[in-house]
Amino acid sequence: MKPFQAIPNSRQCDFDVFNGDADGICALHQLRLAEPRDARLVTGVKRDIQLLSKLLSPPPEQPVCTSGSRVCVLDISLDSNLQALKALLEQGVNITYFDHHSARLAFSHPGLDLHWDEVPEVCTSILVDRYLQGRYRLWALTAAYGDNLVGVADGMARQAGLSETAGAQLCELGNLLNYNAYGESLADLHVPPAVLYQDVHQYEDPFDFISSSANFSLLKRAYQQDMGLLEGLQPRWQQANGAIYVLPNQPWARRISGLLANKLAIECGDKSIAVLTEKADGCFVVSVRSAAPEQKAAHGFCSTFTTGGGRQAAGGINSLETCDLDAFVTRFFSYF
Ligand SMILES: [Mn+2]
Repeated sequence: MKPFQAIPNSRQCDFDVFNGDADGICALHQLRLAEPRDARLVTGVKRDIQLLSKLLSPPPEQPVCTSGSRVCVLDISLDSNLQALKALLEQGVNITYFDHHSARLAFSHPGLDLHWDEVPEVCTSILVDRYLQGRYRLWALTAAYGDNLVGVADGMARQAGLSETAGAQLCELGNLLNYNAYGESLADLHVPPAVLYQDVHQYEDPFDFISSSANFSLLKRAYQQDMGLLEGLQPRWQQANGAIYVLPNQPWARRISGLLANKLAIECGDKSIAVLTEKADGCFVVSVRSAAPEQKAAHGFCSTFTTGGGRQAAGGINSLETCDLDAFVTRFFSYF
């Protein structure tokens, strides 16, 4: 039984806020294996990154985040959560933040413990792995595969002494956890990320998760099914420096779009890739992968659109209007 603790507000509690993809899940998993904590989970689909604002106005009867609450934030951009972050710190909330996305607006504050690095060879799970001195490294390398840091993850797998088969299994796990996060809303997803995290969190060893979890087999089957629907897909536009694909307004297409972009980026190494998926409102959600991340950053291109952002190698646009499509195509081929 927990000892009685006087707290100022009986609804006050701790929160773990994490991106619903492989990197977010594996980052929190490592952290909570090392430092167990009974915290409320706040997450969403991969593109749902403004998660901190959800702590500011909880519905009645729900736990509140207030002075003395501890909040852990994983794998969502500080820049995208700046206002909520400042508001929470002002309320006396203690925040630990691990991330590798844009944090140009970072600041120091006694209540904020920020672990941030945006070099292309780290992901949030690797930052947590550094913090924990490699205690749950297999989960960090699983996440690195999921975040498409294949070279980095291969190196970590060799260093950990994994056989090629074992490395390939963790690669598949990372990809499947990542695959599950893609969709316009939770309804597109096979497993809500919070539920998937809770399942993953029962396993200290990722190979046990692979052999025992029903969610693992479910995602494996579903992924094969979705990928099967892509057979014969051709680019809508193609030039020497890039290719643009368009997918229909279907749940399977929304789930597969990000992974398709990763897969194409690997297969066509010298071409930058864009995958446009049609949304119900007629706009497109866009995934971009740069063939030369350092010279021609994906987020450099994507942020020239109102709802765009991302990182050097991988970027996206949340909503591209149909009337901007021609301009997008022209600018894509001239930028890359
Ligand atoms: Mn990440």
